Amino acid sequence: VTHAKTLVIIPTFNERENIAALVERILSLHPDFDVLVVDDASPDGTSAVVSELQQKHPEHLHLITRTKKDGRGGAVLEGFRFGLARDYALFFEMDADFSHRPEDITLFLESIRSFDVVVGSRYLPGSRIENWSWRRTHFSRWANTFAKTILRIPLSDYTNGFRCYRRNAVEALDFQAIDAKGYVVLSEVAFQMHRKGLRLGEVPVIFVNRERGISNLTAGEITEAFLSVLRIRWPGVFRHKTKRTPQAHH
Ligand SMILES: Nc1nc2c(ncn2[C@@H]2O[C@H](COP(=O)(O)OP(=O)(O)OP(=O)(O)O)[C@@H](O)[C@H]2O)c(=O)[nH]1
Ligand SMILES: [Mg+2]
Repeated sequence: VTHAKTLVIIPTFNERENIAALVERILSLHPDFDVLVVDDASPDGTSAVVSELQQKHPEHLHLITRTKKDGRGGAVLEGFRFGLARDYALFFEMDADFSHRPEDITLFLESIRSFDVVVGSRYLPGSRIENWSWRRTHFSRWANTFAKTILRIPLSDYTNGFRCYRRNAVEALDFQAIDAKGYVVLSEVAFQMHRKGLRLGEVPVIFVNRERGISNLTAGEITEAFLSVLRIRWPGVFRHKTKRTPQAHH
């Protein structure tokens, strides 16, 4: 697997401070690695930084710029489509802010020999979360426990976006069935892959939060996270408002 053509998908929104250094780190890991940045037209000019860097790595650095901020999950799905149209054998997804340490990629490459999907977990012996507020830690734990109760996927971490997939796992995805756009896409992808009988593995990772003000989770976002999990499990019952069929007129 170490000599398999690998696509590392990085969703970005306002990551101009981080993206160049991260891309350089990843490309230096292995000659078979390509990076795809999926940027949602970041106002800080992340896309421009990436296009500039493409001149240095014309073969190995790819960029998709979407027209507006439309969620991390959908950005990664866009990356999957890009990779499936080309001959990549392995796919990674990871955050741009160095919360996911490039040096941990080696762990995934070891583990993916025996699995179809490998998830970087913050909740295994050997895992660690650095620099998270009490509120943030507890929300994450609660959200994970809730998702696990409903979805019953054999994983300890449903929402950490540091993962490695074999091509066959990405090919098995039903993209049409995913209407979520944010973090819950991670749960939905794991749920689908588990249902299809793919082998899910985990490796412990050290999650280092960026130094930036307190992340504000609004009540609306918390409700949405909760509903989205129910929607994955029972799509017909917890429908999206926008997806309702129009009422017939008499
Ligand atoms: N393309 C795209 N990327 C996004 C979007 N929202 C977040 N991201 C990226 O997804 C990754 C995770 O987002 P973060 O903002 O770090 O989310 P977080 O780790 O929960 O929160 P922080 O504590 O602020 O780090 C980062 O690489 C972001 O740049 C989005 O709407 N579109
Ligand atoms: Mg982050």
